Amino acid sequence: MVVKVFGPATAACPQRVMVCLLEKGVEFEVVDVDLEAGEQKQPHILSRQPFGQVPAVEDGDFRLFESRAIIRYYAAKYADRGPNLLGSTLEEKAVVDQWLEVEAHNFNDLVYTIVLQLLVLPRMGETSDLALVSACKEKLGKVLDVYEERLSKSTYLAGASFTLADLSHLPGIWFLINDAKMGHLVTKRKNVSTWWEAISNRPAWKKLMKLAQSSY
Ligand SMILES: N[C@@H](CCC(=O)N[C@@H](CS)C(=O)NCC(=O)O)C(=O)O
Repeated sequence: MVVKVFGPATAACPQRVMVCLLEKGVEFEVVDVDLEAGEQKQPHILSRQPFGQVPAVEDGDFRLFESRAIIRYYAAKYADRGPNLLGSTLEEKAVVDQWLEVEAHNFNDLVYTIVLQLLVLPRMGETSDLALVSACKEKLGKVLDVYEERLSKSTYLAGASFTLADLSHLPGIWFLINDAKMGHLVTKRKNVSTWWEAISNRPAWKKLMKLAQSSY
């Protein structure tokens, strides 16, 4: 049974799920949802994601929403194939969870606001709040200073190997560099920069970027 991922391959949250499936070598089908037309608020998506957002997945009879819950599910379901994205011991798993929480609450909220203000609102004909963008950028710099320190002691966020903690950052950092043109936030931090080079050059992410580009 091919996994169905609802959401365009160009949107950050569905990308989190797709790159996880690619890392694990799980076949999936993208069910495009037209976000600009508001299709995510239509009943066929609301029945899968009650908050009217993407992604949602359908895997046979099983349905799930929330990108980080989905990647945890697939990393565990396919623990026996591809890279170990969850850690092995209880402590390793807890550290992966810790950095996943940091990604969701300290990092992503700021990136989401920046992307919304700089990309989404102008596309809808609305004005960006540049003071808010600037405040978020400053806060994001402080978050990345913490990453810089962490990555001076550890190759990846949760330890010596690539895990969901790193994977979950791929879409947000990509948007920051390529769409918000804030690549300097990464490049001026040596360890963050080395880490970004390593994680963004993984074949799964490169494959997803090709898929995303072909769907524009
Ligand atoms: N916490 C949710 C957030 C989902 C989310 O914000 N999705 C965005 C795309 S990245 C979306 O659907 N935006 C359209 C909308 O909110 O109407 C998750 O991680 O799955």
